[in-house]
Amino acid sequence: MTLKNIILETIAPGIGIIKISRREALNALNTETLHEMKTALQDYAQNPEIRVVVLTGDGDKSFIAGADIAEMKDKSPDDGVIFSQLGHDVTKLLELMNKPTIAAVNGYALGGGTEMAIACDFILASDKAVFGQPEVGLGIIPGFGGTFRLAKYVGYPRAKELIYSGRRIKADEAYTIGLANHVYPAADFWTKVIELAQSISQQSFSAVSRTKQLMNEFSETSGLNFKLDAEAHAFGRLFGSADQKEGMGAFVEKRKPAFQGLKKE
Ligand code: DAK
Repeated sequence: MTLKNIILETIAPGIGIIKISRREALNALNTETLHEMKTALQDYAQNPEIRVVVLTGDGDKSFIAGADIAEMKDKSPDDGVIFSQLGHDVTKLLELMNKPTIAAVNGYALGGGTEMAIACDFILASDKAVFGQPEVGLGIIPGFGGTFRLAKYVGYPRAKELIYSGRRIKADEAYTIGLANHVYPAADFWTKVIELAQSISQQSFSAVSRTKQLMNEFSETSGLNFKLDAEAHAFGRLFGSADQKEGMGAFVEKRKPAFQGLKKE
């Protein structure tokens, strides 16, 4: 597959980097990018040379600014379900693949960006990182696993506050609430990320891999498919709503949305 939206790098032995590269849209995820990520992750999972996978964003401004709103705006409810399921294929690979996955969050990680990060085993943040789940301000819900994975990191009350309010948080707050394991100055960020990734890659691969599998089983992946399916269908239904059309239309037209209050979906 020719890669147009992601860059694959192996700048250190054993470390496979996936860099989302759509700078013109702050690395927002469109369908094509998600397909490329899925293929790359499947390849890394099979590649015996790769022992640790790092997900990051191209440029110094954004990790992933969410799903691509311009592409999503006119989706039908059925298209919404299909899009969400593709995102789920990617987050499941990050979460369940037999190798550690690290999110190196170097800027905006909003919506689907935070959701990709929390599907990884852990998050390293540059001091420029900004996290948030702004979906409700677009008339939709988090659709790539955010309705349950964020709570795994920060607990339900904090996850609910962040999702209901759409409030963005900076790296220091992300660290304080347990979303990011470490925050590093942007100037040292890559050195620190690679240092940690390499220290993991030098351990026994089979022991690390087995530990990941067990820790996933002991934490919350039971019922994973049920949760993802419920989320995809709830998300898809919102694509029939006036609020979704208004929320995404307002973003594209660079204005504030006027939602409909208590009217039905
Ligand atoms: N999609 C498309 N384009 C985006 C984008 C996005 N998410 N984010 C930024 N861009 C584009 C902007 O439209 C702009 O394009 P031009 O106008 O230059 O053509 C360019 O990137 C630069 O953005 P700004 O001009 O806005 O840059 P600023 O520095 O002023 O602001 C920002 C940066 C990151 C604060 C701002 O761009 C922003 O608020 N972006 C949107 C962030 C956001 O709301 N993200 C969440 C998207 S919704 C599901 C599947 C997925 C999801 C949910 C459900 N299912 C199917 C179940 C996930 C949804 C989301 O992620």
